[in-house]
Amino acid sequence: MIEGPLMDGMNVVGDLFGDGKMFLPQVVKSARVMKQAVAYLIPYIEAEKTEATKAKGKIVMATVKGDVHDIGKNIVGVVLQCNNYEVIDLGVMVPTEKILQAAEEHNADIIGLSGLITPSLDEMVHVAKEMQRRKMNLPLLIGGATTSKAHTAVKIEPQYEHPVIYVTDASRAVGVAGHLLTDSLKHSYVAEIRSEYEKVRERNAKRRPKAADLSYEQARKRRFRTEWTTYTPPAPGFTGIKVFDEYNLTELVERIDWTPFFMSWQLAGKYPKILDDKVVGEAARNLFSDAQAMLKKLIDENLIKAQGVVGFWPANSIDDDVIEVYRDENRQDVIKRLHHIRQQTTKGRDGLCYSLADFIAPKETGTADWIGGFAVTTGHGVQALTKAYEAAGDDYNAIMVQALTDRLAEAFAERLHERVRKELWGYVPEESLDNEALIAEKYQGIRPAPGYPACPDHTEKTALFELLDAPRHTGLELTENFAMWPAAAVSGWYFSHPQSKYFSTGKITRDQVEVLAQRKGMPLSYLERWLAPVLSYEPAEEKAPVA
Ligand code: B12
Repeated sequence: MIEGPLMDGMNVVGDLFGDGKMFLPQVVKSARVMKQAVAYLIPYIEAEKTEATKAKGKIVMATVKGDVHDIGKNIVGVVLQCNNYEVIDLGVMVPTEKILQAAEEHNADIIGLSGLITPSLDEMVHVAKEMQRRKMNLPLLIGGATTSKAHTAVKIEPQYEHPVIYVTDASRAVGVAGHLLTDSLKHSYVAEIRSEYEKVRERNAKRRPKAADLSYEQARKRRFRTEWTTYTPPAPGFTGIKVFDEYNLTELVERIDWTPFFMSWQLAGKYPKILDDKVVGEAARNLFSDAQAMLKKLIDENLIKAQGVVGFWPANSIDDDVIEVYRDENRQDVIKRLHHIRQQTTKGRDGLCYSLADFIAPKETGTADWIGGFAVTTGHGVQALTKAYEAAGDDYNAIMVQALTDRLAEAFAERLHERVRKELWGYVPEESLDNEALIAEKYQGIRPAPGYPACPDHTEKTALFELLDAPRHTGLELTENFAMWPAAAVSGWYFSHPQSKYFSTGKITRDQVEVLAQRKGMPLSYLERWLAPVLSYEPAEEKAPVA
């Protein structure tokens, strides 16, 4: 049964997926049939494995230490299993030692690493260095939202003498593994990748100097300025924090931005148009209908809960890029200093160099201003649920739960922001925008999240979490690399200024990092490690070892 009809079926599915004639949700559903059938048959067969059922190779996969990203890795795992690879999934937040030990113990053929946030990039470099130190010779695959061919070629590959390959998505993972584990293909494939990465490094070396074209001092002179004498910042309805316990999930469902949901299932197209798409329409409709059923189940059976906290505090900016947060309206007692990065390029549309601190009234103007913050999660209950589905051989519903709770977390952030504008801060009480206009960000004020391009410094999440007392009120924890756990979570700042906008800091130079390090009271090399993706230079010293 396994060698015949089941494997034949999976081969057809694998080929159709490879040719773009079948889509990820259908593949994951087919894998469910296969897994559950095998689980049923196991007690009836001798444990002995024949050539036909022997896996093509063993792949140890993990999300690196400090990162909680799961969904992309899980998708890749299922697709590889469909193609007859044995996948040993070590889960999330896995330390290097555990990954390498597992690879040795299981006699793995390949190691695959996944990561969502930028601190994971450094963690991956560390894994590669360790593999070299231990004289391992397995190929290393790199994947996940923040990873890239450039980073893999420039930072990871040079650390390890055996193949290191960046894989963009699940459909490609099979081809890459196939090439690496087929003797006749491996040599030329690896040589091709090596020469490609060499070219990436050369291109990258040439591009570097252009990254930031102004010194920090020059950039500060080009800061965004606004007339604070004629503008009165709106006072929030309250200062301090407000906790939202077990928020109404049905209200959040209305605020879901569905397009990224389809993206996570590798179905390209905008919602709702995607439902009628000529190519992926049918797969999208089926997936959407399964999603509605799962949402109903999650809500009706109380399987997950939404926890959130919002806070507003009196605040003013000082020294251009620092925001002082005060205990009360006397504005004497500074309870936190928030540090923001300034753009150092003239390439923006208006030639100005922005920092988020520009949107808060400078102290010397004597203007009272405020900043807000939030942390939300819809992740409590998710791990138990996904584990139960996985144990039942049902990766389809395990991934579905993750994709939906991620969407609900984002919807929670969106809904709270709307309530902040209309009632909690209340600076646009009459705002009336539909979901489409909200998704298009047609509102006043922004909610940048630490890690986003306007504030790429993940370490600032510590200040945000302390101000909000987020662990106590939401049950969220920060990992050692500043990811939030449980994973379905979003946190960020609120700015109300009508001209506040999202931007990307771009690359910054050492003079700015030195000032930042001094202001934050952090050793330069420590801060450089966290800011690595936005540095326009190679840090001089060896970076602090990964803690
Ligand atoms: C959806 C999303 C979320 C969701 C869920 C994320 C999740 N669980 O995966 C939510 C809303 C919860 C979220 C939260 C946050 N996010 Co977010 N998020 C995204 C977004 C829009 C898409 C990511 C995604 O899910 N893609 C779909 C999945 C299936 O794809 P994937 O993960 O890339 O995996 C595929 C491939 O990469 C590959 N792959 C993955 N792993 C592996 C492993 C191997 C071995 C191989 C071979 C292949 C492979 O195959 C997969 C399938 O095809 C990205 C932007 C983007 N366009 O990438 C930002 C992004 C990843 N988020 C970002 C940030 C900053 C955050 C937050 C820190 C923001 C905040 N302060 O709240 C939090 C962190 C959450 C936490 N718990 O700590 C940044 C990260 C950059 C950075 N500077 O660190 C991004 C890039 C946005 C941006 N432009 O700034 N996020």
